[in-house]
Amino acid sequence: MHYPARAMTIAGSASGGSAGIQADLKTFQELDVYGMSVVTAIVGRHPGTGRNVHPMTIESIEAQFATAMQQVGADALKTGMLFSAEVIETTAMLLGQSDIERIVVDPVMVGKLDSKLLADDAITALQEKLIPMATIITPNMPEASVMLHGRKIETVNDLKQAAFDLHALGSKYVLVKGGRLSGPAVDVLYDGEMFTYLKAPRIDTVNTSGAGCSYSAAIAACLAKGKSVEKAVHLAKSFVTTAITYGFSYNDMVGPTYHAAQRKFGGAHDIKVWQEK
Ligand code: PXL
Repeated sequence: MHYPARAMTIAGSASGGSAGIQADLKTFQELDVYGMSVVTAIVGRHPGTGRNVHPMTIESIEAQFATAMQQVGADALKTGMLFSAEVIETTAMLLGQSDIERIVVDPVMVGKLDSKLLADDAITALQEKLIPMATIITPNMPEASVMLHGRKIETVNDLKQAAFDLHALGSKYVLVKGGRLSGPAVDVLYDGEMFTYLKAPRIDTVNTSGAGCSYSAAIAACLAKGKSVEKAVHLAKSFVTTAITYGFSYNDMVGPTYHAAQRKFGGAHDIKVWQEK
């Protein structure tokens, strides 16, 4: 018998299917990992009221986590959109009571279309309660900037300094993603000692919705399979770069990455990796 490794996501549902829980489960499946989910909120804009975030109750979050853990258990877990301080505190409590050791915290704050995915008082809870439990955190440049009190992050050297400073929040690894750099997409991984740089070409596309979700989900999937953090990040960067390369849209709106791309077409680009003390 073959039992696939198990990964869980605690995140928001993105009804359009490009991001959040939907992107996470597609990514888990593509990487042959058994996926489970805890939905924290449903993201979808009501055409009449305009409301975009519809939170789930704390009771339902606890129920989803308990059910998945009882029925299956998890080799790794990622968090995505947690939205409120209360949900973050609940998540930290649930993880603290569990035996899950490989934890990816994607500090989701704003969506691509500037939709607000994290309440203001939640940032403190994220930093104090959840990040110290993380194996790795995966902020993009705006998220790193918010956690560093609005510091400007514009260059690869700024990413490196941000990774160094964010490591003090207590996660084992920090990955600051350079998706918004001008020039190649260089990400910086820091473990408290070594800086690892991962460089992919910049893909000329606007269809990157859910790229960050898919990247952190791919890291969780690779950690679930027992890969080292460095290897997991490398494999995940390759997966998401290929998914972005084949991104598409069904209309004139920003569209999804193509989760099946690596399986169907193979890796589209080599990721250049180098290290520095
Ligand atoms: O891509 C960030 C993100 C994360 N999670 C959910 C989202 C989005 C962006 O829209 O909807 C649920």
